[in-house]
Amino acid sequence: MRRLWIILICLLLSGCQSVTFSVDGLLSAPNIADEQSAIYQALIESAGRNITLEYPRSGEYRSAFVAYDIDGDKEEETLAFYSVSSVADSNVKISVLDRDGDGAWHSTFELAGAGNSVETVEFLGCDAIVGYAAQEYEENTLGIYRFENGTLQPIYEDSYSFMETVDLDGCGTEEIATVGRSGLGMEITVLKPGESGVYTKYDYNLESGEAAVYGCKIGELGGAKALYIDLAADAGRLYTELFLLKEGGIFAPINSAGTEALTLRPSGYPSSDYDGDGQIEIPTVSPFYGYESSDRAPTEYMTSFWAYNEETMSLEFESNAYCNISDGYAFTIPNRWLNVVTVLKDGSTGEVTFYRYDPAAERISDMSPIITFASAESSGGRAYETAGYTLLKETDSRSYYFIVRASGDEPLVLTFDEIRDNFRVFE
Ligand SMILES: [Ca+2]
Ligand SMILES: [Ca+2]
Ligand SMILES: [Ca+2]
Repeated sequence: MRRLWIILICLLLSGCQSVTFSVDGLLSAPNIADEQSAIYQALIESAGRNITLEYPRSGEYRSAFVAYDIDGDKEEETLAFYSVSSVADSNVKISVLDRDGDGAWHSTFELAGAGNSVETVEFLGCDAIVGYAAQEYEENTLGIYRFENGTLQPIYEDSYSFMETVDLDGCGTEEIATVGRSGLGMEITVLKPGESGVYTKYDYNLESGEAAVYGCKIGELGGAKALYIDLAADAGRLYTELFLLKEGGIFAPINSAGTEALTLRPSGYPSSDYDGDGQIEIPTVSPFYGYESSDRAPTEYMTSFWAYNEETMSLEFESNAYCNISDGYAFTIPNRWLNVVTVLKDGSTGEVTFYRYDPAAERISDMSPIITFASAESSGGRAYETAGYTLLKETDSRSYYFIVRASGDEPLVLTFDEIRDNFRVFE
C-alpha cells in the first residue's frame, strides 16, 4: 500500500493532473488478457474444444464474447456465441458465463440460438436482442432473450429483413423495429417495451404487391424518428414509403398510392441522408437539361431531394443536385445554374463536366465548360494533382478533385466556398 501512495504522490508532483484513477482500481483491475483467457477456458470446459466462435457481423458488439449485465445485479456477465463443429446441428449456441464467489468464471447456462450465424447483438434493458443471419434467399431471425431464475429464456422470435433498435417515437426508450415478408407483402413490426417488462407489439401490413424491400433507413423527424422503406418496383425502379410510430400504432402519413407516384425513380437512388442533417431525403430524378428530347445516351439526371415535413404532412422539395452514383457524391446545383447549365459524364474516367448550356444550341461543341469533377481511389489521385486539379475532399477510400475550366469573367463560375459547400460524399 505504501508503494501505491508513493506512486500517487509522484504522479501528482509530476503534474499529471489529467490522470484519474482510483486506488481500488489499481489494486483490483484484472489483467484483461488473463480475464479473457479465463472466460474462454470456462467456455471450453463447458462446451468442449470442438467449437467455432461466432462473431456478430454488424452493430456495436462485434466480439464472440459480449459483456453485459444480463441479470441486473450490477456486475457484467458474458454471453458467448459459438457453434459446435462436431454436431450436425449447425445452429449458433449461446452460453451465459458468470463469476462465482471466488471470481472464477463458469458457464452457468447454455441454449440453442435460431440461426447459423450471428448478424447483430443488442440489448434493451436486461433483454438480449440477437439477430441471426439467414441462408441466401431466406430472412434473418430475431430472437429476444430474458434472463430469469438462472436461465436465459427466449421470449420472442420472428423473421425479418431489416431490424434496428431505435427510439422511433421519441419517448426516451428504444423500440425494436423490424421489416419482414408477410405473404406477398411486407410487415412492419415495432416492439415497444413497457414498464413491467411486457412488450406491446404494433404491426403494419404493407400491401406492396410484387414489390420487394430494397432498403430501409431511419432518420430524424422532429424529435422522433421516421422509417423509410425503399421498395423495388418493376423495371428496376424504386419508390419509398415512410412510417412513424405514434400513439397507438404505426402510421403511414402519406398513402401508398401517393408515395409511389411521387417517389418513383430508377434504382441506384436510395433514400439516404444526403446532406448530413440527420433527416432522410428521398431522391427523384428527371433528365438533365438537354437530355429530355435528345437521344444522347446514357441519360444524365437532375436529382431532386424531397424531405417529409411533419407540419404539412407532405414531401417537400429541398434541393436539386447532380448525383454521380458510381463515384458516390452529389453536387447541389446552385440556383443561378438552373436552366443554363447541363452536364456530361465521361463514361471511362467517371469525370463530370458542367457546361453553360443554350437550349437552342444542338451540338456539344457549342457548349463551354465551367468546371470538371473527378475522383480516384485514394492512391491514384496524383495524376489529377499534376494536371492542375484541386483536391476537394478525401475519404478513407477515395479522393475528390475539381478544376475550373471557364475564365474568371464567366458569371457561372463558382467560388471555392460554393464548390466545397455544394459537394457531398454520400455512403
Ligand atoms: Ca449481472
Ligand atoms: Ca421510444
Ligand atoms: Ca438529410
